[in-house]
Amino acid sequence: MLLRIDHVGIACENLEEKIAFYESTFGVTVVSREVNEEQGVKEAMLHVADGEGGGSYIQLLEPLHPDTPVGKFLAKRGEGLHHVAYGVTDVTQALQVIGDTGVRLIDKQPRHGAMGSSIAFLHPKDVGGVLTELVQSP
Ligand code: MC0
Repeated sequence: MLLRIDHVGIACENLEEKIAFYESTFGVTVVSREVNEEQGVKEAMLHVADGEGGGSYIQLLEPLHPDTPVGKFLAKRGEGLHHVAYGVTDVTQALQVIGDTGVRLIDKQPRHGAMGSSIAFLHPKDVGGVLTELVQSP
């Protein structure tokens, strides 16, 4: 069902500073920047490699407001790994299959994600403490 690791989402206080750090430390470059009002984030995708069905990325996330998922995460835990996102062929079908196992779906229907993707989150409490995202590339 899973094609690859699409991206790791990293919560940060200052997006520009963190982009500069990743670019200078790892030699990766930004390929997309977006504000996603629905998710409450300003984000950048930095390309790492290409894999089956699409690339893999580091996603840097700065909250638009404190009262957002990433804002609350920063207040509680500070900067760091926020979620892991797996590439799937069909996110609707993957939600059906995973939901049937009893894992709680944060999103019952796909939503808009970075770079035109369709995304859905699974509850971290049912995935061993890891906020998990499914990503279908456009
Ligand atoms: C919260 N928890 C986490 C977590 N966020 N555990 C692991 N990783 C995370 N990122 C834990 C808390 O520590 C807490 O555990 C419990 O979940 C409830 O958290 P809360 O602080 O009370 O917050 P809730 O319940 O209001 O919301 C948590 C939930 C939410 C995961 C449901 O953040 C959510 O809906 N996330 C999905 C959307 C999202 O994260 N969007 C931003 C990225 P304890 O043990 O203390 O009770 S958007 C994105 O990434 C897009 C742009 C893209 O990829 O393209």
